[in-house]
Amino acid sequence: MKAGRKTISLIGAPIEEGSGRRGAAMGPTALRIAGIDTMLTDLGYMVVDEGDLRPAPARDLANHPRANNLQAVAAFTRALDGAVHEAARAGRLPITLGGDHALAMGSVSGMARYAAEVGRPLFVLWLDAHADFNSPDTSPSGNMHGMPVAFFCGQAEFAPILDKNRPLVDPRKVFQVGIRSVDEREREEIAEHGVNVYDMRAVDETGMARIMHEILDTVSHADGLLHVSFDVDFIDPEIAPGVGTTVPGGATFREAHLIMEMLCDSGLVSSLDLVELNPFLDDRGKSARILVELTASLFGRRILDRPTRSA
Ligand code: 6HN
Ligand code: MN
Ligand code: MN
Ligand code: MN
Repeated sequence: MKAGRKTISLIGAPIEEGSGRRGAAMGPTALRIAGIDTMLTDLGYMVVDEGDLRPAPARDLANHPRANNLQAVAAFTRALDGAVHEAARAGRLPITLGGDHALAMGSVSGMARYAAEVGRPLFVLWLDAHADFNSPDTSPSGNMHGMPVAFFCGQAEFAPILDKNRPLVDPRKVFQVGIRSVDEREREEIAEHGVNVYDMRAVDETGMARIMHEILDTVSHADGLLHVSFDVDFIDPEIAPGVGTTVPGGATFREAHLIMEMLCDSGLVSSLDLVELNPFLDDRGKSARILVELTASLFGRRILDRPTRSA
């Protein structure tokens, strides 16, 4: 997107109940301490920090034996669905500061509603070591941060968390990059529903630039909106250790950086999640700072002016 007077909403979502361990609730604070707001201001954006959501648990829902902390996760889902939708409708670009990845149940649902209202298809770029396409039936852990993609694609309707008739994301409009840890049943689900998966082998064989060209061409030809969901564990844990679900063999800093630069050049990004940062596990703020660095590239910081060449 072009730097200018575009307004960005920062929405803090200190949720950790989806992850099965403590620490991710400190993520929004760590991202602010690492300077996310001043960085965006310096790039020329108007920044509205909406503070942190603190929703009360959704006590109207019964606990579920295979969906851990359902009431807390549902509360954040509802709150974010509202906050992200509202920000987009007001012409602001929402950045959700996580918080574990269960928050994407809400942020993506909010963007799906907005996309339906403006009559454009919503695409999702899912940067993650994991496919996050489990449901309570398939999940080996019961942790809801492994379920958001199935949820916003309508494949995990096990409780009335959001309206069943809400706009869903077409799984064939979900592009997953960096995947290297998929559960057995999840593997069948993503294939059955046609999720586009570029696993780490595809990244090694094809290269990040070509993969991103393919994805961005698809979104651009469909005049789509693009939601980017960035899980810290997408990056190799040697570079970004501040996350609870590290998987070796992740993206390098250069690969992640190239993605951000190409996203910036495309002008297609409508919304962003920064998720799974666990400051309790981080090494002197290293992972928080990397997330801020990468976000800076996504919003227009560049080494030299050099637009992306076409494929
Ligand atoms: N994340 N597939 C595993 C599970 O428990 O469902 C791990 C999920 C990780 C989720 O990293 O956002
Ligand atoms: Mn994830
Ligand atoms: Mn992950
Ligand atoms: Mn299915």
